[in-house]
Amino acid sequence: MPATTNARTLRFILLAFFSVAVLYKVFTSTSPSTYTSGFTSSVGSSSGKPPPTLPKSDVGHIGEHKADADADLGTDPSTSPNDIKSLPPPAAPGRRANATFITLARNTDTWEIANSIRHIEDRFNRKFNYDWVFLNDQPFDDNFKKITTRLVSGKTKYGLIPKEHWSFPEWIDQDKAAAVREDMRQRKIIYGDSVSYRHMCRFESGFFFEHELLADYEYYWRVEPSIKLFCDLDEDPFVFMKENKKKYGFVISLYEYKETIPTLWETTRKFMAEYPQHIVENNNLNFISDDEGKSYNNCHFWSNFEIGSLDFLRSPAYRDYFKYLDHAGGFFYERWGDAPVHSIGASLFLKKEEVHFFENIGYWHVPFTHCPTTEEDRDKYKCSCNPKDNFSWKGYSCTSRYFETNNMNKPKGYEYQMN
Ligand SMILES: Nc1nc2c(ncn2[C@@H]2O[C@H](COP(=O)(O)OP(=O)(O)O)[C@@H](O)[C@H]2O)c(=O)[nH]1
Ligand SMILES: *[C@@H]1O[C@H](CO)[C@@H](O)[C@H](O)[C@H]1NC(C)=O
Ligand SMILES: *[C@@H]1O[C@H](CO)[C@@H](O)[C@H](O)[C@H]1NC(C)=O
Ligand SMILES: [Mg+2]
Repeated sequence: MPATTNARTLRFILLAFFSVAVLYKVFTSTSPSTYTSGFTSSVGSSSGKPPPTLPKSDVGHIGEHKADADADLGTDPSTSPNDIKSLPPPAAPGRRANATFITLARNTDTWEIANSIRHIEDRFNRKFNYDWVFLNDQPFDDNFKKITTRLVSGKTKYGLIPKEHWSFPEWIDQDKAAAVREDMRQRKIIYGDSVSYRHMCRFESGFFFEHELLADYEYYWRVEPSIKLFCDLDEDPFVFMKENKKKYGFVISLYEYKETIPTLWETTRKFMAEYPQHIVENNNLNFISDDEGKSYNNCHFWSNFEIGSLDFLRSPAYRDYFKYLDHAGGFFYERWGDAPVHSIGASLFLKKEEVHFFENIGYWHVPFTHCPTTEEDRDKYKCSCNPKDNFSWKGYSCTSRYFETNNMNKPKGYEYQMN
């Protein structure tokens, strides 16, 4: 009995040894050297993710991801039907901007933000690996962190919002604010009775860029839960912003509900009179006003999408403006949104050419779509949007006005999309 067991064990060990030797031979003799060395170097590094700012992406770094993919599939490269070298590199070469994605979210938004991240990663970031900062007025739970870290190709960072940035300032009269909410509830104004929505709008207007996790960055791209990207984004919009000295970028613009901002413009005009040094020449005032600034036409850039300069938001002009609005109380006595606040700031404190319309970013946030205009672009960037859904030329959009006030040519065929 013991003798046969021993013989069987010995046979098994020999067989195992033989198999390992054969596998070793196969791997060492067929792997192209760049992939092997890339793989080896990635095993040695503490994290598979590249640093936030890469001056140049090198061959070793490209190979690192490729080798990972082979290892996962466990396939022999020589029998693969795909020519590995003809596949696109997982990481785009070239320089990176000092930039991050930024998302404000609740733990209950986990799966909705997961969908947004997936869109951004598939269409853009998997090749660029920018970081992603998440902020919340409550601590993020482990599941939120796990799911989002799983999906983001750059570093993920999670921050808690300081109390002063998400609460009533002491100068707000609580009874007056409560009466406003009740009145707006009866008038069925969207989010009119919500306290948390007001904190959110105030935070997005004046505080997100002050968070310590954003101090490390120059540009941001704001992403909300449940958005979609429809087209490949092969060029880095952050680098575009930097190289072209852009400070604020948008894809959709429209009219604000005027019931939510009865005195926003009046307050802005007082600010302009008190701080004339902050108003720049050749700004976009004509985009937001039809009468040289006497009144607001309610046009704003839709802020659920923004690619912008944090340094602009942290400038004396913008900070003074926010402080002025905050003391006027309209975030609570009315329901001022961050979209008109950012838009007015960008239209008064930036030069026309510092604002940018991202025509080629196909985008959806309920209920509006932006789809690139030309068939060539939709083909080139593999867009999945229906051009008929394009909101941008329709009556409720302000983008037509933006084109006019910026002397831009509207694309061919836009008239057919006006309704
Ligand atoms: N942490 C936190 N995030 C919020 C809260 N309310 C809204 N948000 C976030 O703020 C952004 C805007 O809110 P959303 O509900 O999308 O508003 P809408 O797009 O104007 O309808 C989203 O990124 C939300 O996840 C809140 O109470 N707490
Ligand atoms: C990125 O930008 C921030 C804010 O402007 C700056 O403090 C930081 O030094 C920059 N980092 C790099 C790597 O350039
Ligand atoms: C949608 O409208 C925008 C203008 O706001 C325009 O640039 C874009 O080309 C349009 N898309 C289509 C599919 O017409
Ligand atoms: Mg939203």
